[in-house]
Amino acid sequence: MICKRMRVALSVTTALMSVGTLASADEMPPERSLSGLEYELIGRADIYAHGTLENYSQAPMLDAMVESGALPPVADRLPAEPIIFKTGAMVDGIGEYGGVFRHVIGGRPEGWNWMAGQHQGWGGINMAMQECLVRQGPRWQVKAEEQTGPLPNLAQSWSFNDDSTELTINLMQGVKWSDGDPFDTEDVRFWYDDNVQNENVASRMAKDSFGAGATLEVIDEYTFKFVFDSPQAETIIENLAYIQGCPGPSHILKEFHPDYADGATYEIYTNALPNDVTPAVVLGAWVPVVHRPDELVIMRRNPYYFKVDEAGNQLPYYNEMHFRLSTWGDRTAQAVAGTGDFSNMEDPGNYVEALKQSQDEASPVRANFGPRVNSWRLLLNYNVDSAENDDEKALRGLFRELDFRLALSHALDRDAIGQALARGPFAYPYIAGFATGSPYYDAGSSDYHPFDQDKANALLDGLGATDTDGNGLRNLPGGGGDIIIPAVVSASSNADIKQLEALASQLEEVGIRVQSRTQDQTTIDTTFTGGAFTALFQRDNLILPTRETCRSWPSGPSCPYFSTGEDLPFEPELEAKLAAFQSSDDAEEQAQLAKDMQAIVTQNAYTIGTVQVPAALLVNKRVKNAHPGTPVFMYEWAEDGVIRERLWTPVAEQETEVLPDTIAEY
Ligand code: BQZ
Repeated sequence: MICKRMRVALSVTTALMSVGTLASADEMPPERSLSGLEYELIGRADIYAHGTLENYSQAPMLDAMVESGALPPVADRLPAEPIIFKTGAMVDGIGEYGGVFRHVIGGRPEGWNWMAGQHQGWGGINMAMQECLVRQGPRWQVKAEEQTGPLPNLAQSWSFNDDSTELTINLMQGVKWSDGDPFDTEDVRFWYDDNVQNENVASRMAKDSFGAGATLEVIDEYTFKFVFDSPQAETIIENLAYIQGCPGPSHILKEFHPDYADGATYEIYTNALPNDVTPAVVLGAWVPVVHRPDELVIMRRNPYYFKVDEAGNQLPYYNEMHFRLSTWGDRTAQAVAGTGDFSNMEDPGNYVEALKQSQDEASPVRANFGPRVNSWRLLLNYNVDSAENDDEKALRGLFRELDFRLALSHALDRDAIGQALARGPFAYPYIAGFATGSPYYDAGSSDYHPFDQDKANALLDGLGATDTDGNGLRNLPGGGGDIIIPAVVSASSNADIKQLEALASQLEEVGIRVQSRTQDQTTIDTTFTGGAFTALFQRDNLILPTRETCRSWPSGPSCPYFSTGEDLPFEPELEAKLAAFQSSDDAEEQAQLAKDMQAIVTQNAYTIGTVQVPAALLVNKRVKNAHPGTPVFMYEWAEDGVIRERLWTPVAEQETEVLPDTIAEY
């Protein structure tokens, strides 16, 4: 039995040996795409590039602050080579300053210390504050021949050494935090050494999960390198995009970190930047300056933001950004009503009504569906060692049995689950692995588990999991207790709750009880990443094998969150395939590796999928430069892909700012 801690990674050669097509697999049913997105593909540098312009200008509201000396001139606030957004890729061209962009979200800011894993409420607020070393969202529009890896961002350029075991990264020179403090390699080192590689910190990139034993060496103020113990490729750099590779303000955080501050604890560090203390220090386009709990977060432009348009206008165009703290369903309702500017329409329960309303010429939004990128799955915790009692140990031991997982999968009538979610053509079966909207999805490599109660019962009988006490529930093999699976589910998602109810009623028919345990999202985020659950039902967006890998893949000794104990038989091979994928920049090789990974996870029912659906991006028509082809999710969520820093609204249509002519005061 290979234990994760002693795992000897299979060689890349072994990993590259194809798993081959599925011998006895059932084929996936035919899929009807609802995607109506149309867009032209362009070059990477057609979107933006680092460079220098003759002159720069700023939002007029900042002029008085510069004149009074409260702010340095804009040219001194910008880096040597700002990121310049190209007008040719801006469907409505150079923007006008001012106004408010109005988000509505269902999450709540946990705190501002994202380096310790805290989120700021999701729905775009995280990405409004955080800037990361590289960027993925805008890649949806990059033409295939230039899909060579992530887009540059704070990392302006990079190169590998001859044997690809060293990656040297050059930071943008002269970027400043929103309080004017310089951003440099000390922030990057602190991010990697004192957060990612410190297992006491719940960073979004798990310890040792980045590229084969990577260590970081600072070369100078703006240059550093990763040193790997085996060759890597451009793909590994994708891990340095949102949500993993986003350094925090080391000049603020060190005084709370146990390695720098006497008496500090990791709990103190995690909660160093509480959500009721504003303004936070950020690199993002907007700074949180007001947080009214359960009501509203107001953000104001960051005067040090390091991006401009081709006319030299410092971005963003909007002076103010709101995050109304509501529900995810209300986000779509308000977008359709015109009181909110943005929604990823992703709850199929409101698709028909929202579509009907958005077809009206007078509607403030237009709904265009993209590919299927939202999928749902039941995660079973395979770690027997961390179980709290013998019954839980026995239950998790049963989860580790392939026939048990296959029985659960065959017991699901996924068509009925899809229709329970939303009547219509939206849902499609999801078994495990990549969503069909992923460029790496391959139907032929997906082992389908059709609805078959007889097969499910036979598999369960074969395991000796029979109803020994005649109460209608199967018992754990060997005369154990009833098989009752407590499953955590988000209290804030109707789609999650509805599906788990349908799944539970279908598993009850084969003698397995699933008990729903609703939790708020913040608790779930901790429960999930800490592996403190028996089972957990959640939505996922498995599009790339380089994004939040610990949610789904054995990408390191403590990943995935649902399998941190002894390996399941197929996990070493799966991890080797993932490592080979991440260290490859050969598209054909990666496509084959992705097929092998898809075959492994579906044949083994690594997760118990239910359905997957398309989503539609809704952006208010008064918002300019929102490209109509932007997908809700592809390389990243639409909040990144739509490039909010270049969005604008004509002065005559701008919403009134709540805090006009102000910026964060530190
Ligand atoms: C999009 C996204 C932007 C997280 C979150 C939320 C968390 C999960 C997931 C989505 C929300 C919106 O998704 O549903 O449309 O705006 O924020 O970050 O579901 O609970 O933990 O992975 O991204």
